[in-house]
Amino acid sequence: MITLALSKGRIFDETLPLLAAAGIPVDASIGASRKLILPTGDPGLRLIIVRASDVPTYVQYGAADLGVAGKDVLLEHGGEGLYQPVDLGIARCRMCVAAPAGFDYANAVRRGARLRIATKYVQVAREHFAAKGVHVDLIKLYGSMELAPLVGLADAIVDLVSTGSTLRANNLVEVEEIMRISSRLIVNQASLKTKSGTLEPLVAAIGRAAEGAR
Ligand code: PRT
Ligand code: MG
Repeated sequence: MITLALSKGRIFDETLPLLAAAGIPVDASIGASRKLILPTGDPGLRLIIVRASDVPTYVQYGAADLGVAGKDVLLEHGGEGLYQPVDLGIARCRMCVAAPAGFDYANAVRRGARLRIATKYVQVAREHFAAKGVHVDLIKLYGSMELAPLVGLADAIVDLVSTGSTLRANNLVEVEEIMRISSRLIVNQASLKTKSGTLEPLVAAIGRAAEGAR
C-alpha cells in the first residue's frame, strides 16, 4: 500500500486533477468527508488528510510515502529525509514583505532602522533580512499576520499573497517579493528504495501530469 499525504483546501483540490491525469481517479466528494484516511480508484494507493504544515513530517517519518507540500512549508520544515522530485506548479503564490500603506519601508531600510516583523515563516524571513543586511526582530505568529501591523504588534509582515485582496482589505501593500511559491511532490527517501517498483512509476506519472497541466 502506498500512502499519499495531502492537506484539505487548495492542495487537495489542485492535486486531484493531477492524480486523475496520472490514471488515479479520486471521488472529489470525499473531500467533504471527515474521514482522515481516504481510498482512491487505485486499490494500492490511499490518501491521508493532515494539516498543510504537517505533511513533511508524515513523509519524513515514513507514515506517508509521498505528500504534497508548499515550498513555504518545506523551507520552514527543512526538508530532512525528503526527496523532492517534482514541482507540481499548483497552489501558486508569492512570499512577500507587506506593510501599512503609510509606512515608508524602503526609507526605514535605508536608514538602517530596526524593524519588527510578524510572520509564520521565521526561517525564510530570517534568511531574507540577513542577506539584505536589515536588522529585524521576528515575532512568530500562527495566522492572521495581516492584523499585526494594524494594532502595533509589528511594522511589517512576511506572508503569502495570491490575489492580493487580503492585503488590500487591510490597507497593507506589498513592499518586497521574497520568492515565488508552488507546491512540490515530496517522497520519503527510504520508501523510494523499498517500494521503488510502485513508487517510481507513480512519481513519474504524476510528474508527467504536472508537466501536461502547465
Ligand atoms: O489554513 P491552515 O492553517 O490549515 O494551513 P495553511 O494555511 O498552511 O494551509 P492552506 O491550505 O491554506 O495552504 C496550503 C498551501 O497553499 C500553502 O502552504 C501555500 O504553499 C499555498 N498557498 C497558495 C497559499 C496561498 N496561495 C494563500 N493565498 N497559502 C495561504 N494563502 C493565504 C495567505 O497566507 C493570506 O492569508 O491567503 C491569504 C492571501 O490570499 P489573497 O488571495 O488574499 O492574496
Ligand atoms: Mg490557510
